[in-house]
Amino acid sequence: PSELNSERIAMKRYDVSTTSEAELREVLQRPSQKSSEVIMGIVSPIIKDVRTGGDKALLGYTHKFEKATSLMSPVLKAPFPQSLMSLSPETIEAIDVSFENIRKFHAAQKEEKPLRVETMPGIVCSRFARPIERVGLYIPGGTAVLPSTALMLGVPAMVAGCKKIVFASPPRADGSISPEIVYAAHKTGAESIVLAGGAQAVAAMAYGTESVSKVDKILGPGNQFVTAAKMYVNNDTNAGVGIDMPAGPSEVLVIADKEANPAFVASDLLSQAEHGIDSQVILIAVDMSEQELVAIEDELHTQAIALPRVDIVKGAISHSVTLQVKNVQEAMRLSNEYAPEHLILQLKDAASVVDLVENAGSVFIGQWTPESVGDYSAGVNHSLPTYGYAKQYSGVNLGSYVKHITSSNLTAQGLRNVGGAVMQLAKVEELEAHRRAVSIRLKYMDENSI
Ligand code: HSO
Ligand code: ZN
Repeated sequence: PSELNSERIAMKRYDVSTTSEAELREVLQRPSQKSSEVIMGIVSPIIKDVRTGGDKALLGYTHKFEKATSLMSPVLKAPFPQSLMSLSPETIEAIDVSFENIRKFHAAQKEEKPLRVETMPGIVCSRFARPIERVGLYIPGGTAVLPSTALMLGVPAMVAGCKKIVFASPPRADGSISPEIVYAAHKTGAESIVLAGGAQAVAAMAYGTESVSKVDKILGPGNQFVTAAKMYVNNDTNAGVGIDMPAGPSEVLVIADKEANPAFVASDLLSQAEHGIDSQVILIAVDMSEQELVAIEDELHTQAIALPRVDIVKGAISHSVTLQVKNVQEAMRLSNEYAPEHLILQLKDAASVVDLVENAGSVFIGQWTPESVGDYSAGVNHSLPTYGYAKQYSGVNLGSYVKHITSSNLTAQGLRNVGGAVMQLAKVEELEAHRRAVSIRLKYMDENSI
């Protein structure tokens, strides 16, 4: 009876054939974010304060925002005491299994040998990778503890060979940090954990403090303050720090056909909806009857009300939609336009549809591949572009932790072969010293019969 009384948790439905393009665009809008100026106005004084005030300022913010007033030092240095990593055997096993799969998949992304191309006889161009020396990995606090994010960011850093791996995560009110995060940091060879969150943690890693190591790149998801702080330090040439990508609320787009199991579809939508009230979940239903749609909606409601995070789910579902389309092509056109962080294909011949994917962070293929496996343990990374950034950004991968350096190496013959083109372009650009760097050598070759 209580079930009957509770309001129905349902996504709005649109039939694409009777909805205008403009309206479709409107319903596929991401939940709006606070304006960046407002957020910047809040984070920039914090960043400046930590930059000049160092540890003391950092601790002050942690005392204030995290209520961790007993915390005396903002950094936990490796080796981390065993007592801070005490976990159940089941959790250790789960972290170890996931660690190994993530390690394998990211290790396979390593370029074994440099790329080498002879563009003309005597001209060899190469490209080789070197790890970014120092990386700062931000693990959000908030409504859920996310040790999986520690693995997703830490494992590729370890595989890439980054020399210094620094984690940052907001401590709990008693000043402690979750043992799962400490264990993940330990496994990935982190040198320290900064016990701070928000813009203050980002600032500490960007500029360094007495006890926080300065890093060269900051990666990891976070709320709007963390994202704004990352953009701020990235723009500050004094910081000299790179970032991974802009982050927004999490989202999933599920494309399902009449053969999809309604319970599976609903469970995938809900697993993303429970992340936050600003999460968005989209169902594209391909050629489904009213009855088939209702079956999914019933499942969604029934499963949702049984979830501990039902209130968060309700928030997310309130700005989530179902789109009805006639065929897979139409579904993929909408999906590519939306550019979802996660794309789940619960379709008859799901693997063949992957060819049509143009924009998505990560694709989950077929009914036995829930997003949760990728979130935790399959091996793929879960730090992915949100908010439509999948149109131009990749998710975190091994390449996020390396720079590529190119080289060229010419023989005398090589310089003879290309010298004319170089000298002519230098002439066009009126850069005489450039032209002469070639002509002087060509003359030398002639004089010395080279
Ligand atoms: N789905 C999240 C990642 C995550 N899920 C962490 C569970 N834990 C990324 O969008
Ligand atoms: Zn998730």
